[in-house]
Amino acid sequence: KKRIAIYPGSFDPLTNGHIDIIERALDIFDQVIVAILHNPAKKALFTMKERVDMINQSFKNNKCVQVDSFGGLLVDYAKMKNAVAVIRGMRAISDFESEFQMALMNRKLNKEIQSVFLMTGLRWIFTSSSIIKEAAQFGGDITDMVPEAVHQKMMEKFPKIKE
Ligand code: COD
Repeated sequence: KKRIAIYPGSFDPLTNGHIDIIERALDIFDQVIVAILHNPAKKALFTMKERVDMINQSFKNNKCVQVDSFGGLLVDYAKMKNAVAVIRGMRAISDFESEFQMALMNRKLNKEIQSVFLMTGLRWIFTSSSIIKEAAQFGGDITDMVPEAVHQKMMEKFPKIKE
């Protein structure tokens, strides 16, 4: 039986930190579904379609990675997809508290779905989508922090970025 994991998030946009986690998750699970939360309350830089396209382009040769969007409760979505686990990436210690809280709430809502925390590669412990957007907005070089498809799109949004 295929073991499916959900990797949920905003992915606004995908970074090399996220890719690091997806690759680690593929060592454990047969299939990883990258699930982008559809959240009308949160203003995103990239549209849902742009975010889906950038992730698809970054994993185009890998059939084990799927991209999807979801709304509502994460555990309901995970159940609908027959997933056994939710993957979360851990960076510097500041991630711990909110992740612990979220994992326990998810367990209360559905005890069949396990939360699996994977430690990011050392290079990415201080990488986040928001800090990358902030740097890019003022023309900072973010080349080695995001995949090529994301870099291209960032240059469209922020023409100040130097190549
Ligand atoms: N290295 C490794 N991991 C990283 C890095 C990095 N450099 N950067 C980010 N990550 C990880 C994050 O830790 C996270 O695990 C994942 O990547 C996605 O990150 P984000 O920031 O895009 O996503 P979040 O944290 O905004 O996602 C929140 C959810 C969508 C999971 C959450 O809001 C949710 O489940 N909502 C649905 C409603 C629900 O079910 N609520 C009840 C649960 S409490």
